[in-house]
Order: sequence, then C-alpha cells, then structure tokens
Amino acid sequence: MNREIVLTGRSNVGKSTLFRALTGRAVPVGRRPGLTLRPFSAQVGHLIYVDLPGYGFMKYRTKGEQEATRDLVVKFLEDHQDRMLLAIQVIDAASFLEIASRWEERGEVPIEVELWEFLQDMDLQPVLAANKMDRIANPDETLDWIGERLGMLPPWRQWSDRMAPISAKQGDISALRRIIQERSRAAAIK
Ligand SMILES: Nc1nc2c(ncn2[C@@H]2O[C@H](COP(=O)(O)OP(=O)(O)OP(=O)(O)O)[C@@H](O)[C@H]2O)c(=O)[nH]1
Ligand SMILES: [Mg+2]
Repeated sequence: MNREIVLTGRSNVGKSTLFRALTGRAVPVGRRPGLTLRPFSAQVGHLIYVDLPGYGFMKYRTKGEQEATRDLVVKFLEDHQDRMLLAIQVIDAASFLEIASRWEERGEVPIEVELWEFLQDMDLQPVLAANKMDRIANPDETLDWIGERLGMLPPWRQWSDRMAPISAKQGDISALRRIIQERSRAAAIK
C-alpha cells in the first residue's frame, strides 16, 4: 500500500509552497488565506503527498466556511490515519509566538497547540515544520520557544527528529527531507 505524507496547519503558513518544494507539483499558492479548499495530492515514488486546506481562522471566509473546512481536515485525518506515514504540521515560525500569545491572553488555546495535541492524541507522531525561517533573526531562541509551547522542552535540537526548521519558499527543506527519509526507512523495516 502506498503511504501518505500529509501537510496540515493553519491557513497561510506555507503548506502549498512546501508541497511544491517536496513534489515539484504546483498547487495554487498565494497571499490570500484559505486558498486551498480541498485536499490536493501527488504521488512521488511510493509516497503520496497531500496538501490540506488551512485549519482554523481564514480571513475573507465566513465562519461557516471555516468550520466546514476544519471538519473536512479532521475527517480526512481520521479516515487516512492507517495509511499515513507522516503527519506534518506546518507553522509560520515568524508569527507563531505573537499569535499564540494573543490567544493565551484571551484565555484560549492557540489553534496550533490544539492541532498539535489532536495529532498526538491520534497517535500520529506528528512532525513540526517550522516554516519561514528566512524571516527569523534568532533561530535557536525562536525554535526553543516554539518547542516549549508544544511540550518539547529546550534545547530544540534534541527534538530534531520531530522539529524541522525550513524555508519552503527558498527550497531550503533539507531538515524535513531527512526526517521523511528516516520515517520511510523505519516503516520499511517494520
Ligand atoms: N518568507 C517566506 N514566505 C513564505 C514561505 N513559504 C511560504 N511563504 C509565503 O506564505 C504565503 C502563503 O503560502 P501558501 O503556501 O499559499 O500557504 P498555505 O498554508 O497553503 O495557505 P492556505 O492554502 O490558505 O491554507 C505565500 O505568500 C507564500 O509565498 C517561506 O518559507 N518564507
Ligand atoms: Mg494552501
């Protein structure tokens, strides 16, 4: 059976850009959040990569549309659980902390934390792709903070099998490719 690698995460974090960097196939990419509204997949060798719509808030979309998209993502993840090799949660590392802090100040669980916990509860052993690293001046510090928010205590480098700093737009995704290779190898042995 062909195994799937699924890209999930909030809207506008760069999932479709990463999908293109991983597969060479183009999905519409843009500044307007909520651009991807249906799962989009491409096969590369024995692997099927899937680009999912954004999870949670989407500017310019109604509440109803956002909820429908969220349900679609959750259902997709549940239905595809058995054939998933890897669930990748993509975040915008450049805005993660600011957005997470804003939610926490309102007494709410940040959507990224909610999604991460959901993936863990499903036993998917998710990997975090910290994208847009090209916009970050102090990478180690930022990654330590992000990891800590998601239950991975610093230093972040001890989580290098679960956390990959990348810049999809610049095609700088080697940390993630290494994790994909490791997981593929481990799955083949099993
Ligand atoms: N600086 C920077 N910008 C990026 C990077 N990756 C993606 N972007 C930009 O982020 C914006 C959103 O990218 P998309 O790939 O469409 O994001 P998405 O997560 O697929 O968005 P939805 O389909 O709405 O969920 C675009 O303007 C991209 O050019 C990156 O590594 N660095
Ligand atoms: Mg997209």
